[in-house]
Amino acid sequence: LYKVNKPKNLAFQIFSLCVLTLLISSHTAFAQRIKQSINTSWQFHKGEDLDTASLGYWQNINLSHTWNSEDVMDDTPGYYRGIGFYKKDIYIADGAANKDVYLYFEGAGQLAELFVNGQSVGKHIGGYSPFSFNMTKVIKRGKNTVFVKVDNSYHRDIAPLGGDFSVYGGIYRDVYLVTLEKAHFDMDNYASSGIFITTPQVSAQKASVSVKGKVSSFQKNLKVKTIIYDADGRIISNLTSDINADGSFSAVAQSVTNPKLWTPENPYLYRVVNSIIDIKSGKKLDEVTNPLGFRWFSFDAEKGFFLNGNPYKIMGASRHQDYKGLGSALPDALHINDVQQLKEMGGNFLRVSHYPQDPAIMEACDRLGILVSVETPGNNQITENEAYSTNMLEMQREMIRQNFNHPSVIIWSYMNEVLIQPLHKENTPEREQYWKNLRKLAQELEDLCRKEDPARYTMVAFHGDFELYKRVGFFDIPMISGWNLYQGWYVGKFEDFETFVLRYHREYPDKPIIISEFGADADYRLHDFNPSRFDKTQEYANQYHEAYIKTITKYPFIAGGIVWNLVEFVNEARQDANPHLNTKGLLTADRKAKDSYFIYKALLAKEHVVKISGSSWDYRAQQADRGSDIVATQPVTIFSNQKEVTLWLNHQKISTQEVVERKAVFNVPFLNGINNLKAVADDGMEDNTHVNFHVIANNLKNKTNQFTTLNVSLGDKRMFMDEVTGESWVPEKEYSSGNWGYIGGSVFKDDEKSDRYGSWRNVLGTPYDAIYQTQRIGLQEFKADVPDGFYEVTFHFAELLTKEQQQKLIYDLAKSNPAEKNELKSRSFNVSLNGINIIENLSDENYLKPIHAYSTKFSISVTDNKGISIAFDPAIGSAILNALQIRKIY
Ligand code: GCB
Ligand code: CA
Repeated sequence: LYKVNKPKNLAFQIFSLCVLTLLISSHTAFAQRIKQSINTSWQFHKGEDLDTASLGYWQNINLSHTWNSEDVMDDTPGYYRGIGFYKKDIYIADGAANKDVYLYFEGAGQLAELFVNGQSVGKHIGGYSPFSFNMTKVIKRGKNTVFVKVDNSYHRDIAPLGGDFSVYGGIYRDVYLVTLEKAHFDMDNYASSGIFITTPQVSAQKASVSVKGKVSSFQKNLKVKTIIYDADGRIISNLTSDINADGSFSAVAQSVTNPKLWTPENPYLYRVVNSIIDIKSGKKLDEVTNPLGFRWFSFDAEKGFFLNGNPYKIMGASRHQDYKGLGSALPDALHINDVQQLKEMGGNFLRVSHYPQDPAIMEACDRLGILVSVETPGNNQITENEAYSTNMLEMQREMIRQNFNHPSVIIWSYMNEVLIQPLHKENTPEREQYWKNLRKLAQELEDLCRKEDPARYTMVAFHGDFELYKRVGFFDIPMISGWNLYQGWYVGKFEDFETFVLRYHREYPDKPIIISEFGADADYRLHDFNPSRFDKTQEYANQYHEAYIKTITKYPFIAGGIVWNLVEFVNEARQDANPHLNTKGLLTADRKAKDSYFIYKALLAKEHVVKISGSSWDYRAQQADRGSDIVATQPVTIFSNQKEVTLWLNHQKISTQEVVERKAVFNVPFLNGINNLKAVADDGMEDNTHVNFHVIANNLKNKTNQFTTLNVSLGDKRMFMDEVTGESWVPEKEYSSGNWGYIGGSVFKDDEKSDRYGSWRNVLGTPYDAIYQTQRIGLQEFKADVPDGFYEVTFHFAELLTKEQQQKLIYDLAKSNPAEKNELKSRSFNVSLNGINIIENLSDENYLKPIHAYSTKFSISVTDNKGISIAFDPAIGSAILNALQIRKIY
C-alpha cells in the first residue's frame, strides 16, 4: 500500500508546489514594495582623507557599525568625532527597471551625505532619526556604488550640543533598499510610513479610525484600500478610497464596535493594511502595514494619569541606546531585550531619551504594552541662530511623523535640562536675551507638536533649579512638567525630594507633573551595609530608590516616576568607579540586574516575586563575627510582593519573616565555602542562590579556618567583588593582635569639605578603579599575624590628587617651561617587609604617577611566628597604600 501510494503523493506534492510557486510569482510580479536590508559587506574608512586607493584604506565591516565602540572606553581622553566613509556595491536587478528605488537609513550619527555612482543624492542632519533618499534618477541596472559620508563632529547648529552621553559616529542602525512601483505611498514625508492613523472617537463601546495619506502619483484607475485586521486576523473594516488630484486620500472607519482596548496589561494590537490597487487590472501596487491600538488617556494635575478612563500610575525608566562593547551599534534583538526587561520588571513606561531610538524599540513598546514618551536631542543649551532652530524643528517634525502610528506613544518631548548650561555671563543683557531666545524656540517646538499631533501630550524635562525655570517662564509652555530630580544624590537629602515636588504642586497646581528622572550611581561590584552618598554601592542606590518610591506612590498628583536609567550607558568623559559609564542603570551595561531592579519588580510586577538580594554578588569575604573564627553574619534582603518569606541556609531554616514594604531582612550566618540560600514565600514560590563566602578568621592562625588570602582595600569601608577572578575584597581595619590591619594614618579625601568618597578620578591602567580610588595616608605599618609559611604580598599604589592638587596640576601642565613647573611631588617613602627593604624612594620620580595604578608583588618566607609586618618609612610627606593582597602559597 505504502509503495503504491508514494508516487501519487509525490506527484501531488509537485503539483501543489507548482500551484504555490505560481501563486507567489503572480503576486511578486506586480506587487508592492520590496524592502530589503543591505547591512552586510560594507567598507569603512575612518578619517576624511580620500586616498581610497591606498593600501589598507578600506576596512570590511557589517552594519550596524559605529567607529566609537572602543575609543569611548579606553584610557585616552576624548573619542573620535569626525568624518568616516562607508562604501558598498549594490546590484539593481532587471526587475527594478521602471521602479522607484530608495535607500532608507534607520539612523546615522550624526550628519550623512549619500553619493551614488559619484553623484550626491542627499544629506541628512541629525543622528537619531531615520531618513531616506530617492536614488531612482542616479542608479542603473547592475552594479552601483553607494558611498556615504558620515560626520559626528561637533556642530553648533546640530543638537545635541552637550549632555551626559556619547555622540556615536557611524551608520549604527540598519539600512534598507526599497524598490517600489511608480505608484506608491509617500516616501518623501520625513521617512514616515506616509500614512497617518488616528482614532477621533474611542470608547469601550465604539471607536472610529481615520487614515490619511498620500500616493506618489495620481491616476484615475488607482484606489486605496484600507483593511483593518484584529489580532486574530479577522477583518473588522474594509474601505476603498479615491485618490485626490494631489495624491492625497483619506478613509474613515466610522464604527468599530466594542474595540479591544490597548493597555499595558493587554496591549491588544490591530493592523491597518493600506494598499494601492489598480482597479482595471486588479493589481496591488503597494502595501504598507501600520499598528493600531484603541486607547485614550489624559493627565490631570490633581489626580495624575488616566488610561482608558482609569487612574494609572506611570512607573518606568529612561533608556539610552548603547551596550557594553558595542557602542550604539546594536542588533535589533538587544534593543527588544531591553523593552522586555522593563516589562518583566513590571514597568509600564519608557522614556525614550535623550533622542529617538531604533524602530525596534517602538515596535516592542507597542507589542509589550509600554507607554512611551520620545524626545529630540535638545540637551543642556541651544545655539541662538536660525540654523539651530530650524534643525530642532525639523528633528521634532521627523520624530512625530515617523512615530505617529505607534499606539504606545503618548508624549512628545523636547529639550532636556536646557537651562543647565546657559550661554553668556550672568546678569548681562545677553543672558536675558538668551532666555528669550530659548523660550521662543521652546514655544515653536510646542506649537509644532500641537499642530502635527493634537492627540498627544507634550513634556519638557527640567532640572532641579525651580527658580530659574520659573523666571524664564517655562512652566507655561509644555503640557506636562517633567522634573529630573537628584536630591540625595547630586544635592541634599532624600527628604528634599518630597519638599520640592510639594512646592511645585503648590505653586503650579494646574500643571501635571512627571518625575522624568531620578537615580543614583552604583557599581554592581561594590557593597556596604552602611552606605553613604557617592560610595557607588548598590546598597546606597537601593536606599535612594526606596525613598523616591515612597514619595512618588504617596501623591496621586505625581503622574509617574521614570527611573534614570534602565541601563548603564557610556559618557566617555565620566570617571568614577566605572570610568566612562553612567552607572545609574537598574541593569549593568551588559544587562545584569542590580538589586534595585528587583525593588521595582517587587513593587510593580503582577506576578509573584521573591528574590534574594545580591544575587550576582557571588563572591564575598568578611571578617568573622566577634568571638568566632568560622562564622560571618551578613544581612540578606529578600524582595517580595508576598506576605511572608522563609529563608534557608544550607538546608537549615533561618526564620520566617513578614514582608514589610516589599522586603524582609534576615541575618545570615555564612560559613566558609559555598553557602546555599533558599527563600520561600508563603505562596510556595522560591529563589535560590549560591554564595561563595570567604570567612576571615579573627585569629589568623586558626586551624579549622586556615589562612588562604586577604584582599584589603585601604581607605575604604566597602566590599568589592571581582567577578572576573572571583576574588573578594574587604575594607580596611585597624590592626589588633592575632589579626590584621593598618597602624596609623588617615583616610584619603579629595576635599575635606565634601562627602565625596575617595577619589572620583579615573585611575589609569587598571579596571579596578574602585580599589585604587581609596587610600590610607600616613600609615606606619600594616600587620597580619599569619601562620608560618611562604607568602606572596601584592601592593597597589596610586597617587590620588586632592581637589587643590588637581587644579595645580592643570595649571602646571599649562606652563611650558619645566623649570617654572611647581613640584607636584608631595611624597617619597620606603617600604620594608619583615625588616627587608623592598621598595626604596617610591615617588613621582619613579612609579608613583598621579592617578596611575602601580602594582608590585613580592614573596616572603614567614618563620618563627613573626607574621607579616610591612613598615612604611617616609622621607618626604607621608606614605600611602591603596590596597594590599596577601596570599599563602605554601
Ligand atoms: C540628568 C540628565 C541626564 C544625566 C543624568 C545623570 O539630569 O538629564 O542626561 O545622565 O542627569 O545621571 O547625571
Ligand atoms: Ca583602596
